[in-house]
Amino acid sequence: MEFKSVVRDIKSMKVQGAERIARAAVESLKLAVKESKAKNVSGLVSDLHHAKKMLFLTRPTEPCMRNSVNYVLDNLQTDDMVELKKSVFFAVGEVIERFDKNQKIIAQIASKKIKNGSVVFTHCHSSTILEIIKEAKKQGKKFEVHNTETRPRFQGRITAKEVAQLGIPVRHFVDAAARYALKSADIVLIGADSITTEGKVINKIGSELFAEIAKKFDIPVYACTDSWKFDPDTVFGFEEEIEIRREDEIWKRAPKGIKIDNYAFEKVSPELITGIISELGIYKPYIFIQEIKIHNKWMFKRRFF
Ligand code: RI2
Repeated sequence: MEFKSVVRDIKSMKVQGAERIARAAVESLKLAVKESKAKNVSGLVSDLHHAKKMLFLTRPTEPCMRNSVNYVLDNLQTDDMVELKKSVFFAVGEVIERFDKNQKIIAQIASKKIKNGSVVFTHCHSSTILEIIKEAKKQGKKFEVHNTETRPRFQGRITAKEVAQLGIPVRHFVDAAARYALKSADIVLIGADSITTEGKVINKIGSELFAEIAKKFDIPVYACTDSWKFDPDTVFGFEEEIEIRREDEIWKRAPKGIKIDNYAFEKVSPELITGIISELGIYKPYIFIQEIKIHNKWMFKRRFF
């Protein structure tokens, strides 16, 4: 595998899901090291920063990838070439280990919210939500999953397939049928791509619409996520960019004169979120932000390409 093919796979969504993207991005830094022709420390550091720039341009609404890559590059030992290379490999290992550990912690906490006989509603495909569902099943609970297909890329099908493979009953709905899917649900579990300093959770398009319906039916909504989805740039007054993807993902060869808006994500207002479940625990969005400031201090640094 070459560095540039990882970049291509993230951009084309062959690699999908915020955390998988972050994992692929940090792993690709090892490829960047191997492929670099730099003869000295400053040359290799500059190659790594170029790699970072290429990764960051793949998908704008992915702070988890940015935080992970920044973590690796902030921990470089720049004394000599051997130490520098070793430090990249070591920090990448730390990031992957952290994700593995945190997904297990989140699954332990969030699975408690799934009761025997529960109907769990979810949208899109989140590796975190799948871990939670797996854990609840492991605990011997019997429950059902309702999920939406998630146009235009149909990541909901990945979720439905994975849940069915676990032997858990799953009912699959078109996005516009979410009201039906939610009416009989007991809990909404969604992932997150980003969390802003105002406590807004950015997740796949449709998420706020479904959270509004859930509120109407009095169903709790939990966003389940690693705390590294927090976007420190929003602290510095930067509006989180919502990725807008190609029009032809929605309608191939659409007639002339039609402008297609293909927003990949939307912001879910903190008032619609019962809690954010992360490795730090379960918190209301505003408190979650305070916890982030305590636990992830290193993130709060303005970095430029
Ligand atoms: P994990 C996905 O985005 C979904 O919006 C999902 O909720 C989120 O990533 C988080 O996924 P996309 O990459 O990190 O499909 O929990 O656009 O796996």
